[in-house]
Order: sequence, then structure tokens, then C-alpha cells
Amino acid sequence: MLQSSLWAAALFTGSAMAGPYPPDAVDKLAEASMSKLKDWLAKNPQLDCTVETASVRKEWSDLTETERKAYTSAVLCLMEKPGLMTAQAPGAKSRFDDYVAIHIQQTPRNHGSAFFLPWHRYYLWHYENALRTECGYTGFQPYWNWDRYAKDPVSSPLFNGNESSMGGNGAPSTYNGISIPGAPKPYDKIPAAGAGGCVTTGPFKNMSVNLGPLAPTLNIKANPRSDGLGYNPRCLRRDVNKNSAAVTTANYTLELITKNTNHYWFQTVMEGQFPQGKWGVHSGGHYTIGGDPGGDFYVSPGDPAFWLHHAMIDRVWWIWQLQDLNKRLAEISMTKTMNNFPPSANGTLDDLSGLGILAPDVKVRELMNSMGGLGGKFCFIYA
Ligand SMILES: *[C@@H]1O[C@H](CO)[C@@H](O)[C@H](O)[C@H]1NC(C)=O
Ligand SMILES: *[C@@H]1O[C@H](CO)[C@@H](O)[C@H](O)[C@H]1NC(C)=O
Ligand SMILES: *[C@@H]1O[C@H](CO)[C@@H](O)[C@H](O)[C@H]1NC(C)=O
Ligand SMILES: *[C@@H]1O[C@H](CO)[C@@H](O)[C@H](O)[C@H]1NC(C)=O
Ligand SMILES: [Cu+2]
Repeated sequence: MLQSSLWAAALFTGSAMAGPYPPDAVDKLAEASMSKLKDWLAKNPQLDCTVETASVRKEWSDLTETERKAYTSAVLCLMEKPGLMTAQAPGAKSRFDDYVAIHIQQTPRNHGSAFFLPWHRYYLWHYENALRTECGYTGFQPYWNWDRYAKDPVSSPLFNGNESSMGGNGAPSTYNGISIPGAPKPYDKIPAAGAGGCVTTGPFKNMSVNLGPLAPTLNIKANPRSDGLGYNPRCLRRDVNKNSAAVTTANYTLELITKNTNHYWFQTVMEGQFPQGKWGVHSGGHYTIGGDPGGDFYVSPGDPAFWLHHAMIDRVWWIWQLQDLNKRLAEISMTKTMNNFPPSANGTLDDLSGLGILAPDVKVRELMNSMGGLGGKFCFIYA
């Protein structure tokens, strides 16, 4: 087998494994943009963050299998540590659940609003930092390059269910697919892909989903509290869905980055234009995981694969910013409320964004730059 002999060669030479995935069009754009980043950093030495000193967030398959297991072990460790938010969210049993609870509380503020991209950048960084400081993880947050697995996500290194995956697909079940509100036929529904039952393979087969549901795509027992923050233990369910993944191929992502030169359209196309029947890469990736809580708009971070999807979202924003750093490091758009409901003013760089009791409110301008944001605590690139 070609793949196993490549692995054998990598073991034999002890060299880094390039992986069986050739660079796609987005990878090539990112690579070609590194010189722009270096030029910009050379003019901004006060930031004290360089390409050489930055943390490197890598694609899942570009990690060795040992590195992948180190990541999932750290996530399991976070699920074992007592939560800090039980006073406000009795269902938040673990430090992992803390992040799910914060997302539930802040969903309407941080989606379809000016805070979508900067807030999720803060959120991801804080989670990565918790894995490192509380669970001894020495790597960085991996991302999921959707294009690599879009044709066959079920048997991909992410979801094939082996020990170095992010856990397997759910057991077979039937459900009605995922409704896309406001979209014209046939885009009003993402067809189900045959699973949706409990995940029974891989590192997360025993995990307990504790919070939600709030916007379930499957028939899930209700949470004891209307805000979804009560304790509602159940299995992790997935319907790893190639019908959804079809809108996350590299041509969609490349077009998103290169054709949308203003922030409003960049974010709008990324988040999806449902009335036009366009799901967008953001929804596309979420519903590729599907299930419970992966398919739940509020509770989705409770599926560990969420974090790799949102790292890709952050990477796509990062690549977009690299194309014109002077302008785009200071560019946000949209209002302070989701889809401007209720009507609100445009968000600004002086607005505050935070993680509840987990992390302080900071100005949005502090969350814009991966190379020096958050008072210098942000210093990362994507490889
Ligand atoms: C897990 O799956 C990946 C991706 O197909 C493969 O490269 C690896 O060899 C598998 N590992 C094990 C332990 O089966
Ligand atoms: C899942 O739980 C069972 C029973 O407690 C245990 O034997 C098994 O090792 C656990 N598996 C994982 C992957 O944690
Ligand atoms: C991307 O490619 C797919 C498959 O070739 C095609 O159906 C789709 O229309 C393309 N999307 C864009 C945005 O070019
Ligand atoms: C709010 O932002 C939009 C674009 O995102 C812009 O068209 C509009 O003029 C802004 N409104 C105000 C009051 O600045
Ligand atoms: Cu989110």
C-alpha cells in the first residue's frame, strides 16, 4: 500500500511526515502570503512576535499519530477536571463543559455580529491555553482543512474512529436531515447521511455530553432548564455528512478569501447566505459533524471536533487578513446583535468582548491580530 509505505519511510528516516495530502489552492495562497506577513512584521517590531517565535497551529493529518493522541488525551483530561461554572450552569461538570456553557450563554452576541471572528479567536486561544496549562499538552490547537476530507469525511483521519482520530461517526439511524431556515428548495435541507446515533469508536466514545440541547437537529431529551445550562447527560452523537462537506471544498474557500475584499461580504459569505441557498463554509463544516451537540447552534462546542472546525474558520480569516494587513487587522463589520436583531449600532474595535468568568473582557481591537494581540499573548500562525 502506498500510504503504509510512506508511513514506513517516515519512521525509517525519522523525518517529518509530509502527509498524503498535497497542498490545495488555499494552502498555496497561505504559503504565498507568508512573505507579506514577514514584511509587515519587519515594520512592526514593537509587537515582539515573529514568524520564527510564533506557535504553529497545524492541520490534523500533518500531526503525527502520537501528536494527535496527545491532543485528544488533553481534551479528555479537560473533561475530567471539575468545572468552574456550576453556580451559573449546573450542567457544566468539567472544565471542558465550561467552554460549552460560555458559548451557550453568548451565542446570540457572537454570531451574525461584529464579534463573530474576534470572539471565536479569543475563545479558541483560551481553550488551547487551558489544554496546555491545565492538561500538560505541549502542542497547539490543530485545525481541520475541510477540503482534505470533503469527499469522504467518514473514513478520514478525523472521523475514521481509530485511536488517532477525533472519534468515529455515529451509529446508523434515521432522521429528517437538517433544515436550513429561509433557504429555497432544494437547499432548505441538508440530507441526512445515514448516521446520527451514538459515537462508539475512538477517544471520545465514552464521553458524556452534559449541556443542552437548545437547537437540536435530532430528537434529544430536553434539558431540565430552558436556558440549556442544566445537567442532561447523554452520549455524543454524530452524522458525519458529506452532503454538508460538499460546500467546504477548496474552491469555495479560495473564492471566499479572494473575491470578498470587504469584511462585510467576507463574513456574510463565510457564515452563509441562506435566502440564496448558500450554506457557507461555516455552516458547512458544522453540519459535516452534525448530530448532538455538533449540529446544535448553541451547544456545538460540546463536540470536540468543533474546535478543529473553528480553528479552520480562524485560519481562513487569518489568510484573508494577510492579503492586506494594514487595512484588515482593523476591519470588522456588522452590528452588535445577531443579524441586527434587535436593531443595534455597528460593532467597533472599542467594544468589549470576553469569556464570562473564564477570561476578562477586552477591546475587540485586542483580538484582531494573531501576531501580538491580547497584549502580546496571541503569537501564532497556521502552517
Ligand atoms: C488511523 O487512521 C489513519 C488515517 O487513515 C491512519 O493513517 C493510521 O494508520 C490509523 N492508525 C491506527 C492505529 O489504526
Ligand atoms: C470506556 O469505558 C469503559 C467502561 O468504563 C472502559 O473499559 C474503557 O476503557 C473506556 N474507553 C475509553 C476509550 O475511555
Ligand atoms: C466547487 O466545485 C464543485 C465541484 O466541482 C462545484 O460543484 C461548485 O460549484 C464549485 N464551487 C465554487 C464556489 O466554485
Ligand atoms: C454599518 O456598517 C455597514 C457595513 O457593515 C455600513 O454600510 C453602514 O454605513 C454602517 N452604519 C453606520 C451607522 O455607520
Ligand atoms: Cu460559535
